[in-house]
Amino acid sequence: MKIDVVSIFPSYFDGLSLSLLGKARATGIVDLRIHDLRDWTGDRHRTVDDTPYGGGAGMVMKPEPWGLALDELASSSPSEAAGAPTIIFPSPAGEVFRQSTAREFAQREHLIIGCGRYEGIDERVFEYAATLGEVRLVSLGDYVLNGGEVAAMAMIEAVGRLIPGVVGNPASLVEESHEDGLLEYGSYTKPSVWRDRAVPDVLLSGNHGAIATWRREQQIERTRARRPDLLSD
Ligand code: JDK
Repeated sequence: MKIDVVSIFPSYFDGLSLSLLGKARATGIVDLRIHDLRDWTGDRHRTVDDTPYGGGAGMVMKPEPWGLALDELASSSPSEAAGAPTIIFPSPAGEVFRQSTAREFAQREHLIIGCGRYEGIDERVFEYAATLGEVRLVSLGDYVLNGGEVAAMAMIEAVGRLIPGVVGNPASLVEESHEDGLLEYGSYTKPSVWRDRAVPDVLLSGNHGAIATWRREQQIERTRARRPDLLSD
């Protein structure tokens, strides 16, 4: 998979060289390229923003550098066979990014992620991008960040660990893929007693049926307490 990221703060993405994704990049499973939007400006000050038509606070990202960046990156397909890219713009006004979204993006050969700043990007950029690929405006959640970079990094990690060969332990993905719509159960390791707190007896019992039942009950209880919205009935 090829992932092109466009940002005015490319160094935000330095941390992705660490973590799970570092190995996948080294082996070429994920070809992650970070680009500076200002490389597609033509003026002395490398300007990427301007005042909003209609008034209002702050600045808006100009369309021209985005148009040139998207033209170049959309035509840089990872392979002959690859179709049109999926062009993702993190946005507080987007669809919510979920595990199902990550799974969908993990199937694509070419992702382009456009990270806005200031008050966002000129709306015509999204319309133009739709002529080059499938455009997805995606929100990390219902809060406003200062730009798209943090959301992009979260999405790259979530997508990256679903690509075969990225996670060291395939069993952990099989278990996650059960997708039961509940919060996960709690995990414990040694020592069996720590600061007067014992690990639940059932986990030391060796009774795998009882362990599975206990874990499922815990999932339901935690979901009721923390995420009742996930329990529709
Ligand atoms: C991309 C810029 C900052 C966006 C408010 C401005 C007129 C009101 C600042 N899940 C999530 N949260 N936040 C983002 C995200 C924020 C971004 C960008 C993603 C690019 N910002 C920003 C919007 C406003 N808005 C225009 C209406 C203020 C993703």
